Amino acid sequence: MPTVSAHVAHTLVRHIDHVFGVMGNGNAHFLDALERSTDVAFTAVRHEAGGVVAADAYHRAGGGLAAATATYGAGFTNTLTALAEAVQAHVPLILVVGDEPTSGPRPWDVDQIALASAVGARTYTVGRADAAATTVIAIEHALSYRVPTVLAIPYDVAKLDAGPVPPAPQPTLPAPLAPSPFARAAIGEVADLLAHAERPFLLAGRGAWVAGAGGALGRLADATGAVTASTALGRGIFPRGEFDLGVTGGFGAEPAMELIRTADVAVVFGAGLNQFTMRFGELFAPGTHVVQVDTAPAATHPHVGRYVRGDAAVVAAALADELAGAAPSGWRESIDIAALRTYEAGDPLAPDGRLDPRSVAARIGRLLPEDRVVVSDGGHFIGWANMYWPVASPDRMLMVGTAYQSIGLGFPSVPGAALAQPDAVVVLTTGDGGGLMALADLESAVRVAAGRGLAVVWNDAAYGAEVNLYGLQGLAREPMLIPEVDFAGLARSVGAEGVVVRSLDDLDALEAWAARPASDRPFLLLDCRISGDVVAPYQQEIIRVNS
Ligand SMILES: Cc1ncc(C[n+]2csc(CCOP(=O)(O)OP(=O)(O)O)c2C)c(N)n1
Ligand SMILES: [Mg+2]
Repeated sequence: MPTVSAHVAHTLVRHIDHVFGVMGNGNAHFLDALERSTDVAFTAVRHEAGGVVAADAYHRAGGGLAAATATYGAGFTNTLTALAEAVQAHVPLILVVGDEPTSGPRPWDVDQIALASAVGARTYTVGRADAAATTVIAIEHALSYRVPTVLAIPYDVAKLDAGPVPPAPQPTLPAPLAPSPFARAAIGEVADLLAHAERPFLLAGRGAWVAGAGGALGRLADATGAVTASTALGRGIFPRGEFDLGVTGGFGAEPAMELIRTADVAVVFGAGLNQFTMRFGELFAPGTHVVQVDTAPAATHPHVGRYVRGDAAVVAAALADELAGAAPSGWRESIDIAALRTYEAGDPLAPDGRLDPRSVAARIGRLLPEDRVVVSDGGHFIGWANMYWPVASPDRMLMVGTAYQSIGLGFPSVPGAALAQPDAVVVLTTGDGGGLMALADLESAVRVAAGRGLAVVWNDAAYGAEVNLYGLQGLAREPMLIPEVDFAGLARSVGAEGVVVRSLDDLDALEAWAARPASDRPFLLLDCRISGDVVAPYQQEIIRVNS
C-alpha cells in the first residue's frame, strides 16, 4: 500500500515535472515512490544547495514549478543559502525534506521550521492522514506568494502506510491585481502625460515579465514612439529591440544612459528601482516625470512622482488602449539607438599580459548560439556578460544569487536551465571564486547539459570584487587571492572538454565547438585567464559611491 511519502510524491507530480536533489535517510522513501511509480524525472545534484538552485533556475528559465529534495538535518541546512536566494528573488519552488520524528528531536536534529522561517520560507508538515492535501496547500502557497515553500515529512511518518492516494483539489491562484478606482483615474492622467510627451521613455523589469506584459508594453511603445530599456532581470522584454537601449544602471552603455536623462516622461513597469538600476539616483534627470507601475503597496524610489498600483500587463494594456489613436512622439525614430548601445571594445591583452575581459566577452558574444540561456554566478565578472551578450527575453538570462548577493550558485543553475529549455545551449558565466564554491555541481552541469552546455570561467586568480572594493582601500590582499586553478583540467575530469584561453585566438575552440551538433560534442569549459586590472564600469560606479 502507498506510504505517506508516496502520497506526497503522487500529489506533487500532478503539478510538477522535475525534481532535483540529493538522497539521504529523510527522503529515501519519497525518492523511491517518485522513481518507481511516477513519470517525473529526478535529477541528482551533488550538493543540496544545488537542488534548490536547479529548481529555482528551472522556474526562472520558464520551465514552471519544480521541486528540490534533501534529507533532514545536514541535508536541509545545506539548502539554506539557496533557499534565501529564492525567497529574496520571489521564485516559487517546493523543497521536500525529511524532518525530525513526531516523537521529538534526535541528537542530530535541528529546528528546521525555525531555520526556514529565518530566511523567509514557510514550512508545511505532512501527517499520516493529510499528506495529499498538505502537498497541494504547499504548492498553492508557493505559487500564490511566489516563494519557495518547504514540505516536511517527519522521519517516523515517511514510511507509514496511508492507503490509496486520495484525489486532492487543484490549487487556486489569485487573479492579476486589478487597478482600484483611484489607480484607474491615475491611468487616465498617465495616458495624458504620455500623449503630450515629446521624449517618452518606458522601463520594464522582471515583474513585468512575470505578469506577461511584453505584448502590451510593445503596443504602448508603438503608440507613444517611446524609447525603451529594461532592468538587468528584464532584458529583452520589449518586442522591438531596434528601439531598445538595453539594460539600465551600471551595466548600461554610457551614451544610452545619457539619452535616458533627456526623457520628459518615464513610465516604469514591474521594476523595484533598486540602487543599481537607478545608477545610485542618477538614472533620471530631475525634470523627468517618473511614473511607477507595480504591485508593491507604494512607490519604491523617491524619484517616483506618481505611483499606479496594479498588475503591469493590465495597466500597460489599459494605457495602450487609451493611446491607440494618438500620434506617436516620433522620438525613437529620430535617434540612432544602435550607436548608443555600444561598449568599449577593449584590447586583446591587458598591460599585465593577461586577457582583457572586454575583448574576450565581445568575441564570445559573437560566437554564442542564438538559441541560448545564460546563467550567471556573482562577482566582479557579472558585468562582462551583461554588457557584451545580448539577451532575447528575460527567461534567457538568469542570475541566481544576486538577490541575496550570494556567490557560488552558478554551476547548479546549469541543469535547471538545461531541463527548462531543452533545445537551448546553456551558457554559464562564473568567476574562479564562485566556481570553486559551486564545484560539487560541475559534475551535474556537465552530465545534464552535456553538449548543450558551455561554461565561461573568468579566471583572475582572485576574489576580484573584493580586490576592487577592499584591496583598493589598502586592506590585506592575501585573503582576496586564489592560486591559479586549472578549471579546464577540472572540467576534463568529469567528461567535459576544457580549454585554457590565454589569447583571443584560443577562442577558436568555441567557434569549432559551436559548429558541431550538440549530440556530437561534450560540455565545453573555457578557462579564461583574464587580467584583474580591467575594472567593469558598474564596479567603478560602486567604488565611487563607497569612497
Ligand atoms: C556566499 C558568499 N560568500 C562570499 C561573498 C563575498 N563576495 C562577493 S563577490 C566575491 C568574489 C567572487 O570572486 P569570483 O567568483 O572569482 O569573481 P570575481 O569577483 O573575481 O570576478 C566574494 C567573495 C558572497 N557574496 N557570497
Ligand atoms: Mg575571480
